[in-house]
Amino acid sequence: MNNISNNLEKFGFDKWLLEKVTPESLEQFDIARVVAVHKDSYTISNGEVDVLAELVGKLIFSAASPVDYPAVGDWVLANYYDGNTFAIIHEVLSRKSLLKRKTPGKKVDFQLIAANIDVAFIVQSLNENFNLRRLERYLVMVNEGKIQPIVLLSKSDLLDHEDITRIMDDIQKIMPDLQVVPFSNENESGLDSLKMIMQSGLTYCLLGSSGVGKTTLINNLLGESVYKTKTTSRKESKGRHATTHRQLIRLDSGAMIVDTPGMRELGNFSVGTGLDETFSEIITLAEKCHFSDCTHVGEKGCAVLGAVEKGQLSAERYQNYLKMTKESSYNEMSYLEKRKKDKQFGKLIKTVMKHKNSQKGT
Ligand SMILES: Nc1nc2c(ncn2[C@@H]2O[C@H](COP(=O)(O)OP(=O)(O)OP(=O)(O)O)[C@@H](O)[C@H]2O)c(=O)[nH]1
Ligand SMILES: [Mg+2]
Ligand SMILES: [Zn+2]
Repeated sequence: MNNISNNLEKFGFDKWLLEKVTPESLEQFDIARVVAVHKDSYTISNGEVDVLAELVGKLIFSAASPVDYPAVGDWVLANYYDGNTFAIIHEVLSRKSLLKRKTPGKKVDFQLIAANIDVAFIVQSLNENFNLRRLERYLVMVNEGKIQPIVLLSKSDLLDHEDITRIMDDIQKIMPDLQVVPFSNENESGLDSLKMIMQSGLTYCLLGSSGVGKTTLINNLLGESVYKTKTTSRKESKGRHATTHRQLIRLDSGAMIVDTPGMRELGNFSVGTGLDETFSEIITLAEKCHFSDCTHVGEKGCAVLGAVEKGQLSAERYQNYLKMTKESSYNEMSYLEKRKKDKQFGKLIKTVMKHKNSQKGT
């Protein structure tokens, strides 16, 4: 690569990204990666030093939605000041992938989780958190973000071998292509296979409920307890999240991993391909429905319902599919409505301003 330091390359910067930067921008700015997101600031790194950064005013004013703000993992153009102790972010570069979710509650808004992730680890603990329907929810989000999912089943030390095999079979029965890795932070089983999976230069992300052992895993991969987990922070009230912000961590192996706070509620926002990919066997079945616009809720000649009746498709999986389809079309609709309202408001402002200006002129 031209002009790009070895450090940036190790950090995941590549030709695809370089092509997105104009020569003028390369002269004017430095390239850096967002390694942590704070309330109103960011930590960015060029692979050598981590620096606190803020957004340039123009970026804030022109931002139309949360997507326009940097997320952890993003590549940005920045200027460094005060002997490289402070930086201003001018632009967020194109993203290879983006993980986002609908924010909890009725409001139709979304939140960025991470950008430029190659592989997302969906973590569920074998002892209490494992749930196929929740897993499907995460899969929809990850597939929608065009990211490869891998399922990690934590706390394998708390179950016997048979129970672990049964749970893995349950997943493989409906999603045979999905990679599933059981592991334990406690007795370290499975950690070696995990380390083998993680490649240098790629960025991974840990997703899953609070308390499943995401941060403990990172500490294990680092070989020391660098980050706060539930046990090392006894003062915290029970039920609180141990991890409070998203950050990207570099491992000695050269792989990078993003830790995220556990999610209580996982709403998906306008999911299309994510749903299709996660429920691919339902999509295949639907091709055989009598009506091409079949909604699979009671139509004559519905192949999906037929499969449920024959026991070829589990009723729970079918219901979860319907539920998520409904949610996503609802979210999509209200989002469009919201946009329409925003546009009308924009027009109103324009008319008022015009009126004001023409008054000034007279
Ligand atoms: N038995 C057992 N306990 C574990 C394992 N991994 C983590 N724990 C415990 O589970 C608790 C939660 O671990 P964390 O790593 O803080 O969980 P987290 O997923 O990062 O949680 P949030 O940051 O709140 O999202 C801690 O008390 C850990 O010691 C494991 O493999 N086996
Ligand atoms: Mg944590
Ligand atoms: Zn149908």
